[in-house]
Amino acid sequence: MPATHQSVEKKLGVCNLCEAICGLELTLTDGTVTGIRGNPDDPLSRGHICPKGTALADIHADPDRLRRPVRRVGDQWLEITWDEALDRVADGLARTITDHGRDAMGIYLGNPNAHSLGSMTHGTALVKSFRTRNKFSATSVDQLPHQLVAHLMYGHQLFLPIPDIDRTSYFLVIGGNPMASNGSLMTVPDFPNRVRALEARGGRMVVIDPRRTETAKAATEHHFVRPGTDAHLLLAMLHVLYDEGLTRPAGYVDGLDRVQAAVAPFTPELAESVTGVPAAEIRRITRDFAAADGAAAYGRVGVSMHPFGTVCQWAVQLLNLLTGNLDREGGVLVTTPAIDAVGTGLIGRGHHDRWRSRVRDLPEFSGEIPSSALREEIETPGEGQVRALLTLAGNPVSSTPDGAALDRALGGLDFMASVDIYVNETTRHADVILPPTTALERDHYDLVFHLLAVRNTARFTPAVLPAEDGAMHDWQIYREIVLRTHRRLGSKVPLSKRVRLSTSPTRLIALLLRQGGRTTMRQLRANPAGVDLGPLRAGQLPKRLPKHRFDAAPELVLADLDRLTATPPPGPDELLLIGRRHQRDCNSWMHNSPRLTKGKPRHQLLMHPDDLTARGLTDGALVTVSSRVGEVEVEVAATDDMMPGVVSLPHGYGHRREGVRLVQAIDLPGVSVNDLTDPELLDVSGNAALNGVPVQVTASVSGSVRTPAPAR
Ligand SMILES: Nc1nc2c(c(=O)[nH]1)N[C@H]1C(S)=C(S)[C@@H](COP(=O)(O)OP(=O)(O)OC[C@H]3O[C@@H](n4cnc5c(=O)[nH]c(N)nc54)[C@H](O)[C@@H]3O)O[C@H]1N2
Ligand SMILES: Nc1nc2c(c(=O)[nH]1)N[C@H]1C(S)=C(S)[C@@H](COP(=O)(O)OP(=O)(O)OC[C@H]3O[C@@H](n4cnc5c(=O)[nH]c(N)nc54)[C@H](O)[C@@H]3O)O[C@H]1N2
Ligand code: SF4
Ligand SMILES: [Mo]
Repeated sequence: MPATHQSVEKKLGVCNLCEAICGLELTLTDGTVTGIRGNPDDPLSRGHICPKGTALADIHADPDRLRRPVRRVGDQWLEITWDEALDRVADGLARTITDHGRDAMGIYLGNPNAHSLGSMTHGTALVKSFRTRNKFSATSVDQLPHQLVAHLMYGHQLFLPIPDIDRTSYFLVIGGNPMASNGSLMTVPDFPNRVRALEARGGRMVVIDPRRTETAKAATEHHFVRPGTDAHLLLAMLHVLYDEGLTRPAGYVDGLDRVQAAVAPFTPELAESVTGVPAAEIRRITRDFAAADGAAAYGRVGVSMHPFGTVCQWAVQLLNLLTGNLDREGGVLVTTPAIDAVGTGLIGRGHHDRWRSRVRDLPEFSGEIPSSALREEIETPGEGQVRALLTLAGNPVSSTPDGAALDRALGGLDFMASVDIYVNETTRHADVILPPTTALERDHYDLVFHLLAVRNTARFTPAVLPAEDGAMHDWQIYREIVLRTHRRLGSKVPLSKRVRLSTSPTRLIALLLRQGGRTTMRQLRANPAGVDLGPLRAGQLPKRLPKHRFDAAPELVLADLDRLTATPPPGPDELLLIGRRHQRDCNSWMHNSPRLTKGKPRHQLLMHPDDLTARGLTDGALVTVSSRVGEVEVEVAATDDMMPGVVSLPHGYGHRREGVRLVQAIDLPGVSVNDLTDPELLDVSGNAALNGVPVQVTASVSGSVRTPAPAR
């Protein structure tokens, strides 16, 4: 017998599952991925990888992943050709627009769009071409307050100063858990080692969080805060800066007198009564922060999916600004990436309140309406009612508040199409699903996350695996949807747009790199691990600001302080629900990988032992959690990592809905936290306040732990 000859090959890749954009080294045996590890030569991620990076291969191999377009016929899915599928989508959309007007077509864009080059280069063109006001995205269940504040203060929605974590000596983290999430609006691969280095050089990390998180445990200090009340804490810190003469803002800032007047009523004593953080501690933290040789304040989803997310994100900017830490080494810095999507206008500056949502009169931001309003826009009759929906890499049933109600609403649409790789909680309602190639099969350059990274680097990664025969990339699908639908509508797509839509993302990147002048496609191809463009640089302000000055006191934010003052703090007996992330979860969609779901269950409601005792409950019991909008049954786990009066559920669980085709995930215990979150609870930006939701927890009537239903 001749010896079997295996071909073993190494290729560099990139993980697109979170914002850390780790560089990978893949082993391919006979063309199949048999190993994934971090690439030690990557100048940004330096060999770091988390368990999800290894699971990237599982997505590609997953038998449940759609590889060809499917059409729903009753409760069956039929595979159809791309041509038929694209025609059906174009027919469905065009019919709705012709009969009911362009606002009758809704679009929802999910998180993975930001992680795909093709979506970034071709998605905006698709969305714009339909000119519907009914645009929704994951932005308004995530970082909308950051974008609104950046737009109002700095003149661009993505002008986001990034913590200079590698040189700071004081890192203040409010409502973020980068040990689990690997950072967000701060691309920081290898966070654990960067924190170790920070502490080794005598620096401090201070964490404000209602849960003693993995990050809190790695920190020098952690303080519990009542969910939803952080605005008081942050405003009190600004108050102390003025009160104790600790401010040293830059000269290009206007409106500081209005800031000082606005924060005057927010004393540490008031903050203590609302937040639970002692006034003396607030004063001490503020003094430490101001005295540090380079300090960076950072607030993430805990203070963004928040009833006062905009006030919080504004106050975080002000903390950095007033202490002289904006645009300073060791403070927060704006990046200078090889492709500056902000400075070049590739991503627009953003606009606010040019129009309002039809039903609830909520202001748009950059052309999007809050996702919390999607259900009512589908269900409320009248002109502009959403009758057809296109979802692009999104799962709003699991990701947006009162998902159960949205789930029902989707069933009533005239037509729905999804560009997605699974039949899941949302896409099960689609008439047609169009599955694009996945990460390993497409070229990648990160247009978004280099912009947000703690170090300036650039990297181009050619596809690791060839696309399967006849497969389509997302950008090609987007192009076809535009061209075919507009042909049916009789509206001409100008030649320049058609050319642009047919230009590959890789070609566009090469052009943009040349414009940027810092590196070239040729250089990136010669250095596939990535090119190091150096640490973040101070001295970017005010020259990079559109107006070379900025206003520190946007009217909209100051006006919201009145709402804050008028809002009674949560009562001492009120139980508040917050979210959480786990290193091995990926929003709502990686639970079909057994590699990630094995191990100790982590879906439980976390609760302080005293709160359990007060309700006569025991650790491990099945409990009923109810809110204004819904009710779920889930196991409770006692832990004093929770602040008393606060409970926590992870999002993205609860896959057991009829028709979901995820054989592994469907058996995973857990419920969707968004069956409890409330679309009426909004920040002034329109972002959902997914944290700090009032709930009741009682013994479950069924009283025992459910065993999962058998796989179907
Ligand atoms: N309660 C609560 N809710 C939350 C959060 C929370 O912390 N608490 N977090 C919020 C945040 S930060 C976010 S970003 C949102 C996310 O909200 P969404 O973006 O709506 O949801 P995801 O879970 O990211 O779903 C991604 C979808 O894209 C599909 N997909 C994966 N890869 C690809 C691909 O390459 N191409 C295409 N076309 N599709 C793909 C998946 O199958 C899935 O359907 O959820 C939000 N919801
Ligand atoms: N492993 C993993 N990594 C991910 C994701 C994932 O699903 N899994 N999702 C990715 C996405 S889309 C995003 S946007 C990022 C998010 O990145 P992070 O913002 O780091 O996300 P979380 O881990 O949810 O951290 C939010 C923290 O806020 C706390 N919190 C809740 N309410 C409040 C409050 O009222 N005040 C304060 N001060 N804190 C509060 C929570 O306890 C939690 O520790 O993570 C990304 N990375
Ligand atoms: S931290 Fe994990 S999920 Fe995030 S990019 Fe790196 S390997 Fe991927
Ligand atoms: Mo997110």
